[in-house]
Amino acid sequence: MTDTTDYRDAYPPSPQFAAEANADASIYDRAAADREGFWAEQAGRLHWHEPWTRTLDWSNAPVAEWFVDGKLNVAYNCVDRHVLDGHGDQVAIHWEGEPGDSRALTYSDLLAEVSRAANYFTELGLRAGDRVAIYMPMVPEAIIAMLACARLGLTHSLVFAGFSPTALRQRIDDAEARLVITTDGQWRRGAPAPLKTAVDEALGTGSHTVEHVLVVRRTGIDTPWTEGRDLWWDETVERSAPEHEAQPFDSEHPLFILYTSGTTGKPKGILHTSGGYLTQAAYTHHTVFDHRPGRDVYWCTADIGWVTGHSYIVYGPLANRATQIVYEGTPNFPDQHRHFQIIEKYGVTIYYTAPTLIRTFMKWGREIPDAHDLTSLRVLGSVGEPINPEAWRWYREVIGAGSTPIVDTWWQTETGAIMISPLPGVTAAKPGAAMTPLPGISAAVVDEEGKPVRLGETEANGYLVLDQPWPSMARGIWGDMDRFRTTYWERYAAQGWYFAGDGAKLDADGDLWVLGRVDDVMNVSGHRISTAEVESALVGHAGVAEAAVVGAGDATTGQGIVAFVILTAEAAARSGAALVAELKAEVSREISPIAKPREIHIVPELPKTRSGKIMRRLLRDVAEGRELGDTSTLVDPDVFEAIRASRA
Ligand code: 6R9
Repeated sequence: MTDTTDYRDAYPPSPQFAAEANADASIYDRAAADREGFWAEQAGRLHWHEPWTRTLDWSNAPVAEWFVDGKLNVAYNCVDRHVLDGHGDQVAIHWEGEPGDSRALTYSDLLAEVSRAANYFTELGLRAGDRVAIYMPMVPEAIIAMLACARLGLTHSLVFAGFSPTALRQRIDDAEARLVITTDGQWRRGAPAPLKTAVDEALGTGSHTVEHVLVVRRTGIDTPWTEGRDLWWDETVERSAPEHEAQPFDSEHPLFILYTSGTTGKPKGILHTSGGYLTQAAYTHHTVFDHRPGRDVYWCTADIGWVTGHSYIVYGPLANRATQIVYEGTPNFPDQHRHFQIIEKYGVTIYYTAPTLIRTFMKWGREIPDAHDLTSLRVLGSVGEPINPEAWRWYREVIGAGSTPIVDTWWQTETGAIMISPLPGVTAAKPGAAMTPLPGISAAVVDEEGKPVRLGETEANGYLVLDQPWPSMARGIWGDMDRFRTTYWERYAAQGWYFAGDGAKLDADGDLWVLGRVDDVMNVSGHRISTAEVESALVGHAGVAEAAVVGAGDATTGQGIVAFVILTAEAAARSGAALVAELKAEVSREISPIAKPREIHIVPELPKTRSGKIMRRLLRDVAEGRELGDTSTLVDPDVFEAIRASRA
């Protein structure tokens, strides 16, 4: 891949796009002049059962309170009010099943389904504040279940349906979930694969907090059953009454927990609350995607198991009365035309995806998108990892007919919503740059001491920090507030800034480029996976004495996982190839197929510093085939001869 970065290369919106856009340049000045007033104005996008008395209370930093004393119902905002406003017949969700079936749900349909689920969850004895785990593929019931939880003040915890039973159990236990919602199975490339069995396996041993498992019939495959515990959705929820009155909850009422990888093996349960989160999700969806209800057909290709699905499939778009596509399957089933067929079929106007998929499309070749009418597209978005300039240009040229604005949106599970991004009707976007903090958001690029890096020195890379609170910021790590403080707020405690864990730089124009993680978190196809998690799965295998894992550059997935393992004496006698296959399978099973190492190298020794730290930086050099960096702090530099030999 030949990537050229020209810091002057910029793409302004067309005059016509700019003239009609939701936001013009004055929004930056307005927000800067009165940040809190600006957010108060944005909160006006929502229906409040009771108004707030203060916009922000930061006296208990780093735990913010936004829209203090305000009361609202998140589901009412995403569903009921659109029906009451006379838009009940508007399609909320055009759902495309993987095998080719489809369903359209209007806002009235959604209201009836969410109400049924809310009535049944109440019948099960669930009360505001209880936790519900949702382990489901991309079916409408997953969204219905999330909204029903929100309606009742239940806190949902989505677990990506690709996660293993072990990972699911860990998350159920940590959140002490009373209910698990799942499907009998999920469609995978034309064949049904079981899913509910993973819940059975997760709950199989030891005591747990789960009282019921609610199962949506999706594939019709044989499903083992535990009488008294397991319930079919179609025999319960679907038979419940379709009317339910939404009660208001406090602005700071917990809305969801979402687990994300950190630098240690234990995932962090990131906690989000209601009023501030929904305000920023709605504002960013409106402003960054230039979304207008009634005009746009919106499609975010993320899975609801990740934060992008929470904020930009469920809460932001539905709060803004979007008509959107939800697709169940993979982009290459039944063939590589699938996404483009869907864009053509529904006249999609806004398409939001990840760089890894754009690079995959590039690999498949432009003949595929060229075979379709994609002229309905007017805004393209990118999220999950830095987008390389070549992929950016291809995206605009081939998918966007050389004319659509591209919004490269930087944010995190912890930030809840988009933080840094071009505005499509304002910014002259540069390929590969996230550009500018959104109106209302304040960010800085600083060095170790917190001094701002100087403009334009490409060498002067620094750390990305957020130096002012924002409405959708995480309110904590579930059950571990100390970890919340140490992970994000300790590094710049003196200044009171949030440390994002990403490197960044400012170019000569002051535009911001995100460079990727500076900690031991890998980014594989936009999924966050910690080196420690994979290492602990590897050493969990009886044959492995020690393991070190690094993320190495990968042309398609951004990073690929490369593991170096030292075997136990007994295992060393076995065939290397069979063992490597076994170890890959072990990681898949323990965590998820997304965490499966691309390469595993059996080595006699790992490079360590005198204080015993594994030097991942050097392993990354090896994994990427580079000359070794500074090895002077290594105990035994000869180790590398052996490690290199393992790759030959
Ligand atoms: C929304 C999401 C967060 C991490 C983040 C950063 C990377 C996301 C990016 C980006 C460069 C972008 N990241 N968007 N890096 N440019 N536009 O992805 O949340 O799964 O928590 O990941 O992803 O490294 O710190 P999450």
